[in-house]
Amino acid sequence: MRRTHTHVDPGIQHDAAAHFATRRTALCAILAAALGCVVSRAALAAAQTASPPGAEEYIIWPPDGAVIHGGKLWVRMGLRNMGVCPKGVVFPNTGHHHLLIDTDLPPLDQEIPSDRNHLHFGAGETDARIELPPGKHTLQLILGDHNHVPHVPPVYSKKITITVQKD
Ligand SMILES: [Cu+2]
Repeated sequence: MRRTHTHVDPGIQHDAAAHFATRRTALCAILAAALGCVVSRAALAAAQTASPPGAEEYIIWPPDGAVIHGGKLWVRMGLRNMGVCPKGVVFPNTGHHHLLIDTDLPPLDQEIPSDRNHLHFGAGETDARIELPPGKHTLQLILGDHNHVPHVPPVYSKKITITVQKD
């Protein structure tokens, strides 16, 4: 009786243990997937720099609707409640200006492109001399952090339209 018992018990225990182990593995996989999701979301949020309340970027010059003769103009960049810092410098509530020419806002969770429509002022410039061909053009500013990524919430100016006339 006792021998039969000991003979049967290990089998049952083994099955139960194996069953439990399988369930535990499955549970771990679900937990890991859930945690992984949370971690990657947190990492994404952490990758973007926060902007303070009241942050405002604006174009000081030229005014909306300006007519520019000849095509060469200064763009004066304004920023309230934040500071300008060169690229690569990590300092709270700062960023550097980007001028968007004849283009819409870029994706707000990625590095701002760098091309003729997206000019970076990574040295911390607050004005720039640009030249545009005759016709209508749009200008807009967006602040980027040390990695050229827009802040959360993003800080950008109103988009203005100017007209360049050939002289
Ligand atoms: Cu930049």
